[in-house]
Amino acid sequence: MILALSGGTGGAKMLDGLAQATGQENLTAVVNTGDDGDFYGLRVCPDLDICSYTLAGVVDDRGWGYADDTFRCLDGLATYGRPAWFGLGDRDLATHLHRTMRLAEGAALHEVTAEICSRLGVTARLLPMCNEDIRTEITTDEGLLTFQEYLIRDGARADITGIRFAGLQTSRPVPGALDAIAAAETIVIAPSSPVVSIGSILGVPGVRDAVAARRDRCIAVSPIIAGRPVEGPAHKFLAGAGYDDCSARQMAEIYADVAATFVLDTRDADEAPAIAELGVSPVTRDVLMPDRASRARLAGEVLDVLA
Ligand code: FO1
Repeated sequence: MILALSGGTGGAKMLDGLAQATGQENLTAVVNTGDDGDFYGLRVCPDLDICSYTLAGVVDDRGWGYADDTFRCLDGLATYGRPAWFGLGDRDLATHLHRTMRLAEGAALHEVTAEICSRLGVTARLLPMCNEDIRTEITTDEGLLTFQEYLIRDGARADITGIRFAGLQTSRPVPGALDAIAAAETIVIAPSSPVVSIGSILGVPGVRDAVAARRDRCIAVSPIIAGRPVEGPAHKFLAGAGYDDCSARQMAEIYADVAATFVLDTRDADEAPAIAELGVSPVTRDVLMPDRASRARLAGEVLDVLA
């Protein structure tokens, strides 16, 4: 079994590639829930939904939300003066309604996630990083913001002065997650934000130690090419967490205790010696995944490194 640690858009592309390379039945993913939020009383889990929709083949081309969705409900909420900056489509809302109702019935998030995946025809195993509610709080000069307020409502405009994962310290990995990490043939850290996506997964008590125990079988894929994030404002989150350097080498250093191998982009090949000096084996590949074929190609190459 191949196990991946994944955030949203970049992570989901990696999961799609791994699923193509190894088969969904052979894939388990531990997925970030630090981006989760509550909208109109509904629990929204963007990264879980991006991953499940992607593996189900129903994600929209923009990389989030349900394909070809309509936004009639959101338009109606705006009519009544409700904030409508978070693009929750009508079909997507069914997922959040269903999840919220199941949670209110007493189901745990990992159970609801398994049910949603099953109904969508996803045969990979998607595990939320924990069942507790985690809320990423972003402190900026403009005040304290939720993750989605910072990223979507405000377009990641302000510089970040602090990042806090409320609830993380007292959370626990979901049942089966640590066993899956221990049993995985290979662990792939997807090219998601090392601070807010992978950082929160590794911050669930017990997870970082469990992955570190498998360091020789763990390979991380760089989310940074030529000093810039491939997806999203990872550089803002890095700076907010105190990392001045937005480089492949910095990523390898952040993961040095958990991943003995690091895949950097060919455009960053000159950073390979500095990565080797960290005690991490650098592997140089094209890490861009513009289409499904390139996802499968990269995933195959990543798995081949530790075959
Ligand atoms: N991303 C956007 O850029 N704009 C949106 O309005 C938006 C809405 C949205 C709704 C549901 C969902 O599951 C994801 C959504 N995303 C949207 C993506 C999301 O904000 C982020 O990309 C992830 O949280 C980061 O992985």
